[in-house]
Amino acid sequence: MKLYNYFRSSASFRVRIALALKGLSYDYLPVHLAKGEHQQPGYSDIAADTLVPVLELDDGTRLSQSMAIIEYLDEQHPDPALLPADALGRARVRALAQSIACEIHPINNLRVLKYLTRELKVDEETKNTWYRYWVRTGLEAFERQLAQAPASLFCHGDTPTLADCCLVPQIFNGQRFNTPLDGLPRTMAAFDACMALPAFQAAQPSACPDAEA
Ligand SMILES: N[C@@H](CCC(=O)N[C@@H](CS)C(=O)NCC(=O)O)C(=O)O
Repeated sequence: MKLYNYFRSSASFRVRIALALKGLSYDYLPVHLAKGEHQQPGYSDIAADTLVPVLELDDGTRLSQSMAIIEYLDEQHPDPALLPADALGRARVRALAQSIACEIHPINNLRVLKYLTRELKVDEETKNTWYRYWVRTGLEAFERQLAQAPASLFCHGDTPTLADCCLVPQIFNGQRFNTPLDGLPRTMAAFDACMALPAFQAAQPSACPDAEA
């Protein structure tokens, strides 16, 4: 398999975690978002939405959207499972994952932040305030969701799930923009539990072939 991705892309990071947890190898194809490589002619033939990640299967089929990719991998390579066996558990894990992937991430994506500065002429500090506000607000909601269920090692249960694949990259991004992460005990405990695992370590931005300081 080939993964079109970028070391700082949190949606890519989600897929890298899933691949690492499942012990699946792949070719790492870097797409430098900060240099606009995803907007170069040709990339839209690979990714219709011109975003990363894209997972190319051995037969050339290309999959987009990190959550769809992870669910595909989970169906094709069920061990270890990234979704619980029970329907209610799956609904909770998907809700937690979507709280990050659908509520927090889209309004803080690179193209949104660029639009704020380039088109709306928002200054750098105001843009960062926007970023931190939405990440913090979203993580507080995430924390309340976690607190609705009994304590567990990871976001849901004692093994990592799709929810953890989404949480960890969001925390990395939040830290990069100096988002306050205090007062989120369940969230940060799950983050710490994930980062104690080799798969999460191996998938992190600094471990990527295209990593930059
Ligand atoms: N919902 C998509 C989001 C994909 C996405 O937005 N990727 C970002 C990187 S994390 C990207 O390619 N951004 C390019 C841009 O904003 O110009 C997914 O989960 O895969």
